Amino acid sequence: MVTVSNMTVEDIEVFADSLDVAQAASIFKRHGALVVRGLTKKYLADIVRDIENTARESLALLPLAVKRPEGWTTPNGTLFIPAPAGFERDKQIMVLGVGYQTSAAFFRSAFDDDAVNIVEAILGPNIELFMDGQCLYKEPVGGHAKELHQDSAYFEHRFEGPVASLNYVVDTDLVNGALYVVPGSHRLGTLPHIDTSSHLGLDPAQWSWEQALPVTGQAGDSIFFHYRTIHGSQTNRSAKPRPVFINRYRRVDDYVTVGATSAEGRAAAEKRAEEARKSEQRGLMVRGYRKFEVDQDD
Ligand SMILES: O=C(O)CCC(=O)C(=O)O
Repeated sequence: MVTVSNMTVEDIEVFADSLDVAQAASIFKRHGALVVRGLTKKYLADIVRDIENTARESLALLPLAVKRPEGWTTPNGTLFIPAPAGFERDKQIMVLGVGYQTSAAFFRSAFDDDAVNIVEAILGPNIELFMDGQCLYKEPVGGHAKELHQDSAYFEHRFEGPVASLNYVVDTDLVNGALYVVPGSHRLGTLPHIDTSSHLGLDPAQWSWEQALPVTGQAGDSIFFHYRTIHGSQTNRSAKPRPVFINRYRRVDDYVTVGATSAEGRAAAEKRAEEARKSEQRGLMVRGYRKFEVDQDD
């Protein structure tokens, strides 16, 4: 059993209304996690509307869902996974089909000056978006847990990897599914992951919730984390949905070398890591400039 230091949320916390970007970046670099209270409040009203519209739309489209290795996907891109016993349906929402392609407020939040200033202080001057924005949605009364994991198990990168900013959409506590983080775990490299009910996760015999720090917070709070920082969240035991929305940023020259959602897929993808190239992995720029590199187009 690995042990982690005894930290509190105050050790990794700053406030958007008195933001010191250098201090925020230094917390992130040291602990692999940073909480910025109130950072995305200004986008909330619009994002809540878009998320709830997408949830309703997804439930209406559920009869058209197509089976995938990860679960079932509705035509609007929402991923469902099996529901727990006693749930009102046999499938529950996991990743909602809302992002930069469908929600202007979500897209605007990715360009937030304070958020990008923090990322620039971590990753340097030239930054692109990685992925199209992601919304994890825990349904009420038993909505899925996301077991402790490192994002690098899903998308190993060539260089420093993406910085994620996970944003609370509702007040989030130990009942409805606060995010847990393990400060300092970004220095451990990518650990072996196994298949769990929420796809890749760490072996609970090695990493338990007791070793992780719960970050409770209000709607509009943001949690930045390194892609190797161990994190996860428990089930939603409240009577209301618990969504979060996530923006991910990376250096313009960074790219995925190993992409997977299962242990078997990961083992196969690791064998092809050397073949990975930047070409066709370019994201939209949020800061700086992309210089042309000849080998990008190999
Ligand atoms: O919904 C959550 O809290 C989990 C999010 C997460 O772990 C992830 O997207 O990697």
